[in-house]
Amino acid sequence: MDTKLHGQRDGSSIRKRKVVFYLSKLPSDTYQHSALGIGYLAAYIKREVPDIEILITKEKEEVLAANPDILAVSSISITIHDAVDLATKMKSQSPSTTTILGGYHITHLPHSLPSSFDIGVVGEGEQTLAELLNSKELAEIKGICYHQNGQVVITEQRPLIKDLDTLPHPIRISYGYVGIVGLFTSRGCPYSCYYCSSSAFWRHAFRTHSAQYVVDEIQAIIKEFNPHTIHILDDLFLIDKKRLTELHDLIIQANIHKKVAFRAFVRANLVDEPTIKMLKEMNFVLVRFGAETGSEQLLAQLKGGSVKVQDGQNVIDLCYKYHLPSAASFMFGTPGETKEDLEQTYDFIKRNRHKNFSIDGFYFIMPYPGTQLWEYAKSKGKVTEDMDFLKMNILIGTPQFKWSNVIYLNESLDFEEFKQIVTRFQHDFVDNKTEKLINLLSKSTYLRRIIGYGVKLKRAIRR
Ligand code: B12
Ligand code: SF4
Repeated sequence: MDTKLHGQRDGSSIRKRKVVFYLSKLPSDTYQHSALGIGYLAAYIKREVPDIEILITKEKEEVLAANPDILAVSSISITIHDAVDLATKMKSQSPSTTTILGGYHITHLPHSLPSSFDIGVVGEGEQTLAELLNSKELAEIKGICYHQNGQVVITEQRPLIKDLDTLPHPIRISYGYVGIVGLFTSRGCPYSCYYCSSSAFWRHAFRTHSAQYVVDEIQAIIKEFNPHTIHILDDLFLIDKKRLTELHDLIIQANIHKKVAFRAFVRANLVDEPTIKMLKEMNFVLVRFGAETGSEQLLAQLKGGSVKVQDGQNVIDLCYKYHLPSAASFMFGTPGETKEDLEQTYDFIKRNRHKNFSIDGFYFIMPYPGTQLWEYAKSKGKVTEDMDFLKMNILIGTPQFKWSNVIYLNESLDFEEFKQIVTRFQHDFVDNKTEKLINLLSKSTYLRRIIGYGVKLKRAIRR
């Protein structure tokens, strides 16, 4: 492998190596604001690796124009085509640039390392990337895959970072910044939902930053971006109630709740009244969760029996009681799903519509690599490692949506009938004008406040 990893492009003078980070995207991607994975990597190597120059960009033209020594690309499964496209262009322009691929896709399918990439990073990337840049022999580096004699070699698994507080705050890229900033307070999740590739990615381990670290990072975010909302993106934010209480107390003490609002994803079985009360006091303005279905039996299949439909109901009711908007996503097409299951989901949504509750998205269950569902779909011949992963980019109601791309895995319900039912959900709960307004209102605290003031003003004028 002709590589610029060790900075010997001209063989003599020591000069800074240029590392360019790129988050691969979909053809019509609007989801570019977060990119925290890259932000963590960039911050870490900035601290740990001498003589490097870092560029983070979402534009391929900028990557190519920069002509980097090292191209570091992050990709999930549905964006792998874009990652390969860039690496191919990079290699044809500059064969000596070292191309490195990281993220969910390569972690779950390391044997599939595309030929345009020299190295794949499997799993958590900070220490691995630093070792790669600090000139170790590839065979000695844990947690990578690379090409050798026409084969893909996979090295020993790298242990997870023990103390997350040793990580620097990620470099936050402001592109697409819309007043909401993402934040991680933990990594991983011990559960094993049928469709989820995240808990397996983090090896079912759960690690947290300390409450003090989180508060320091929040203060830094406010100073740098002054956002109206911080979105906590953790898989399992609520599991450690002791830490949540500490975080709550620190946020109130520092008056942070008066400066910024929060939203987070929760797991319904971990929510109780004291928790919602604390979230309200911390100025949470939206609680999001994956309700997935209104059918008990299907939910047990999806979440391994650890969540009940009543848990989701409980989240909605408690949030309603504390004037806290809630939103949930739902999932269609699970193997075994019947018409009756879908009816139960429909009823669940209908009976909660007046409770300041909105739809976060209707999704088709997708067999992403790394999930139990992927194994099932593979056994049915519906997916392969070299398939067109763009087909997994399916979000109902978007312009790119095509029924022909749906990977339908459910033998219990005819596809045509399924289509009709799902279309009814979309029509009744999303496309409908009143529903659109309800959805918008329950998601926007500001809109609700403005309307609230409007109503008060009208009443005052009348009096
Ligand atoms: C925030 C988030 C989003 C945000 C922002 C996404 C973005 N592109 O930044 C939003 C809401 C927009 C989103 C949308 C989607 N998401 Co999303 N998302 C997440 C979430 C919760 C966090 C991602 C993150 O920042 N992680 C934290 C950082 C630290 O981890 P990381 O990015 O993986 O990076 C680390 C390692 O992977 C590695 N690494 C990563 N890249 C690289 C590159 C190099 C060179 C190296 C060395 C290392 C390396 O090192 C990093 C540091 O340790 C994850 C679940 C999770 N907890 O990770 C799902 C997840 C990534 N999303 C997923 C999916 C499916 C989607 C959607 C397709 C959903 C949909 N149907 O619309 C879309 C696709 C959007 C897109 N175009 O990318 C799946 C991916 C599954 C898969 N196997 O591919 C995940 C895993 C959720 C899940 N439970 O399965 N998502
Ligand atoms: S879906 Fe959420 S709760 Fe389930 S395994 Fe994945 S991260 Fe954990």
